[in-house]
Amino acid sequence: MIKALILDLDGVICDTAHFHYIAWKRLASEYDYELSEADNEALKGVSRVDSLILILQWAKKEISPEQFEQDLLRKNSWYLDMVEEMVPKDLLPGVGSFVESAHKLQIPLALGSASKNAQTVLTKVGLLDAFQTIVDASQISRSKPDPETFTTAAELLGVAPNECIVFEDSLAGIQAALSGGMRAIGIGKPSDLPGAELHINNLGEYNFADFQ
Ligand code: B16
Ligand code: MG
Repeated sequence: MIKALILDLDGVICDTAHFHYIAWKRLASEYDYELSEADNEALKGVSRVDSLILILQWAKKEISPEQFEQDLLRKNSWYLDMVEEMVPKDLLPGVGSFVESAHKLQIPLALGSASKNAQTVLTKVGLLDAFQTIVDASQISRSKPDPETFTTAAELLGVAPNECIVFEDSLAGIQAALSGGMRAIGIGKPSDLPGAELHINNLGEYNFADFQ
């Protein structure tokens, strides 16, 4: 029996996945590397540090540990400049009605995000109070595709992993949900998100009549 829904943030609740892409693309260009949409797909759901390690590998570039830290900070400040402009109408289609339906049906909602900026983003789009539990990068030690983000959310909600459905836009996130023993719905194309039991374009397409 399904008792709770766990939502990823970037790419599921708002289009911050696109902001991450713009910021990483800008940094990659400094390494003379053109970050493609396909590269970006592989970065979705991946932590900030692991993302930079991957980009440096693709660019065949070595930088000092000091430069690495500085570049992480610069990427994050470009990202936050874009987040700063966000308002509640920047929620992806159907998010408002999805949250409303879950609340009406008294289905607990958790957030399970790899982002250290999750609370800032939720505040900007007016959803900070929508979740019973918020798990972000500050509470976990192993990032997606490790299931820790989602299993921590389930534990905090007091439900078993197989009583949860995870909504994810990233391959790393779908893998995290499945290896945590949860069900997974992909927000995106089946070709980008193999393994998900259902694919929808946005949360608005989820039919609560199918909940069980
Ligand atoms: P930050 P999610 C993930 O968030 C993003 O998909 C990924 O692109 C980003 O690198 C990661 O958060 C870390 O984000 O730099 O803000 O700490 O999709 O798990 O909500
Ligand atoms: Mg995401």
